[in-house]
Amino acid sequence: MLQKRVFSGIQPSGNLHIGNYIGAIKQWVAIQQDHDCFFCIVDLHAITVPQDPKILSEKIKELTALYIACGIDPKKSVIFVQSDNLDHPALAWILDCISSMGQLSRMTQYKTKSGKTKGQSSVGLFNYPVLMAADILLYQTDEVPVGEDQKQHVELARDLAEKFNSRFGEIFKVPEVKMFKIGARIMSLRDPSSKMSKSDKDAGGTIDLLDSAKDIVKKIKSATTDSGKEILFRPDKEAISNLLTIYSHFSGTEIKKLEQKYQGKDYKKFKEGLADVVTEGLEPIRKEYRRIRSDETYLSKVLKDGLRKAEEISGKTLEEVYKAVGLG
Ligand code: AQP
Repeated sequence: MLQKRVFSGIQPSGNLHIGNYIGAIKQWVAIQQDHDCFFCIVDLHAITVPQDPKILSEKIKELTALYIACGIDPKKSVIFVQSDNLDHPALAWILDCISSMGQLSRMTQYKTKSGKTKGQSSVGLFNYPVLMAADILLYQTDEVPVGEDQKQHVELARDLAEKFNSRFGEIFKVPEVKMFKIGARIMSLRDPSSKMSKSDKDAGGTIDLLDSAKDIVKKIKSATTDSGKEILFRPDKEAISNLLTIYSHFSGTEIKKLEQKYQGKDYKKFKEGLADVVTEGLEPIRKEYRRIRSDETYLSKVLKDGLRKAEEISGKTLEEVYKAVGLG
């Protein structure tokens, strides 16, 4: 039986954190066992906001090594860099020409990120979701495993696929979004009302995958808590609910069981337990990362092989798109 196809990606725009890990990579590792997976380093998306060229090029290699260190197996999944495959910007342009300004200006991520730059934001930031739709549709993707913040963009990709198909003929598969029920939105440790984010200026709000054990303990110790002292997953306890979600993902223990375990215990004890499971969970990733990152030849080979496999599929889709639109 033909396996379902999966596409997803992460921007090399900063330090990978446990929100990216829980919301995206953890799903990818599980799904690659019985799906045909394409995992991309979406560097063209990263430059929609200013990046230091030297840091960006280092972050692309770091992210590749981290994908593998987290358990993405290049023998099972295709790993490649977005800017190496020019089919992505080519399809994005064609999709730009059927996208409406109105729909793009309603995208939450655009509103949040452009709001911070007071009218100086790039056209690339505005078009970000169209490039993401091109990434997904080029591979005739069935499923897109992402965190909740990217759900709206996958919905736009669905809309654009349907719009294109109805205008030019059935070319694109219409993809489905895949999210964890719990953990699709990990919040900042400092401000549990905002999403944990690579671009957070407050380093204390995120736990990065390459943080030292000492830093992890320090960040968890100083994480914001709620009033009261019960350890319960409840809407009025957003800080503790966030910490319980992280705890559950790293320990593999259900939240209900964690609530029972910490019944009558204080936040200090709970945070010590959380710090233990997070440091234990990240230690092997950090170790594996160091090994893989030091082998430049291996990393280049993974990306070169990945690009070849990606282009085989994307090239075929783009050819059909050109023909349908009447180009070339
Ligand atoms: N806090 C989060 N909780 C759960 N999932 C998350 N993701 C991001 N933050 C969380 C998921 O991680 C994947 C990669 O995201 P991205 O790099 O493409 O961009 P993003 O969604 O904008 O992530 P960041 O960390 O907030 O980066 P910056 O600050 O650079 O914009 C996606 O699947 C995303 O849903």
